[in-house]
Amino acid sequence: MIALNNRFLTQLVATFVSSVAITSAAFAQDNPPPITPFAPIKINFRERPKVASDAMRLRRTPKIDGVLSEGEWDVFYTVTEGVLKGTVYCNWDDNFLYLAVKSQNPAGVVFDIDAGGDGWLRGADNLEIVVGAANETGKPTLAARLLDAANTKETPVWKEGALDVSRIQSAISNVGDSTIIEIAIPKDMGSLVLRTGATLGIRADFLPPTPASVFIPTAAYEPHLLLDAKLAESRAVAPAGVNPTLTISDNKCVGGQTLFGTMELLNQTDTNLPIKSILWTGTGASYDALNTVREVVVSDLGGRKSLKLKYKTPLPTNLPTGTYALNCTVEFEDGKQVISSATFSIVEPLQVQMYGQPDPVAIVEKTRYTAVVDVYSAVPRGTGFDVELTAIPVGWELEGNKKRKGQVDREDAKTGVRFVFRVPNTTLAGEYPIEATVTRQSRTWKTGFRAKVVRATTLPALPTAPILIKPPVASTSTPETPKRTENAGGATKTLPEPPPMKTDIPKP
Ligand SMILES: [Ca+2]
Ligand SMILES: [Ca+2]
Repeated sequence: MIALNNRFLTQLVATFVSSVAITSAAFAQDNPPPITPFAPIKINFRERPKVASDAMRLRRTPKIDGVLSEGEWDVFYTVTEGVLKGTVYCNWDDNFLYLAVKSQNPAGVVFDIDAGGDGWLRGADNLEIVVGAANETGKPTLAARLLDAANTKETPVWKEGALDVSRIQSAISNVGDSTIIEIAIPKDMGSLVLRTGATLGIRADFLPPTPASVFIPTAAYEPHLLLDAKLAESRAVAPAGVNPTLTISDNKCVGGQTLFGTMELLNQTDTNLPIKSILWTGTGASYDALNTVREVVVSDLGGRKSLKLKYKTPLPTNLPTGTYALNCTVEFEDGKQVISSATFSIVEPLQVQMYGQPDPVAIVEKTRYTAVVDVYSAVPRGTGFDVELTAIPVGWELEGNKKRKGQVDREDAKTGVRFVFRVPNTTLAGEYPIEATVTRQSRTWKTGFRAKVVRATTLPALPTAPILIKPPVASTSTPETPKRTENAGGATKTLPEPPPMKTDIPKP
């Protein structure tokens, strides 16, 4: 299972030997741990965790891979007392609430989340998610339940199975004695709303490294006291009397775009505050993405005055998609500092897809078929691009050039580039791959699809007269005799060379 630190285990057993949070019966369930059962841990949910927590939670998109990369997460709080110590991380974006822990010793974790921030024993929005030791596939074991306290006339109830555990993304890894756990909880789960300014209650408690099913929840009526977490786009700490606001020009950027930052400082005191320096920079993964600018000649922040500081940086064209943060530090002559950060995402400039019209296409005389390359652009003020067909079915004749230019006129808009083919009458039923590339500023996106071709080879059974199939108009012969007949019994009699035919046959 997990390599264990023996001294830690002994300490754990000695400390919690008298606690009764996990019964021995729980260990007798399927897949019993092959090691000595861990001593239970008594979590005092009635008491708020005695930690210094940072309520402002920045929008940031971590990767759920069991690795804590530099600049990936922001610390929520650190547990330095008790047997199980470690750090808790929390971030969010439009789609997920992200939680992570790094423990000092092998551990699992139980997260309590009050999605609406209205209190644990209020609403049907109280989630408990247990993340335990990995199963045989290497994924952590998960358990999730909802505390429903919506009906004030009845006592609260745990609803097991109310949360779809399969929608929670998770990863676990053990590095030395440490366990790293990362999870992503999708929006809407247990009324989870993810938007700037929303306040949630969150706590994380470390557990022994047992499977998640071993953890037994408290009685439903037990209060759980949580810590505030406020979802934010930017965050700042400042000396008393100084009110900083850091804004950036665009929350969803593309590589190559220019990003602007504005720091507005409002001095609510009467004292003139001389500024020593201003530092604009990115940390971690954002360091190479943003120009570092240090200014030392800055006007004072006068008493009862405000001051706007400006920054701009070109974003590298090859910047990987993900979340980045711009930091602005203002240092005053008296040594006090304003430290603030704001986050933004890098998104793909173009998204490309391809489809055919009509779909499927029925072969008729002089069949025309259109392949459409749809290009969706996130580039500010729009962009031009090149499209080139790279795979065309043999014999299909393209009207015009296989290379075209396209243009999307504004941000978050779409353009379709159309290619029209003349499909030979001899084309058999089947699927024909058509592929294209879209190029913008030395970056290329590949797209493609399979054109579906059908033929009217199966004739409907009609109880009346035989159906006459007209030969193509271009044919030199006249339709003096039916070339293809079908009788009331539905059996096809003769099928001489069917390809040039019309599809104006009545459908059954
Ligand atoms: Ca990660
Ligand atoms: Ca609640």
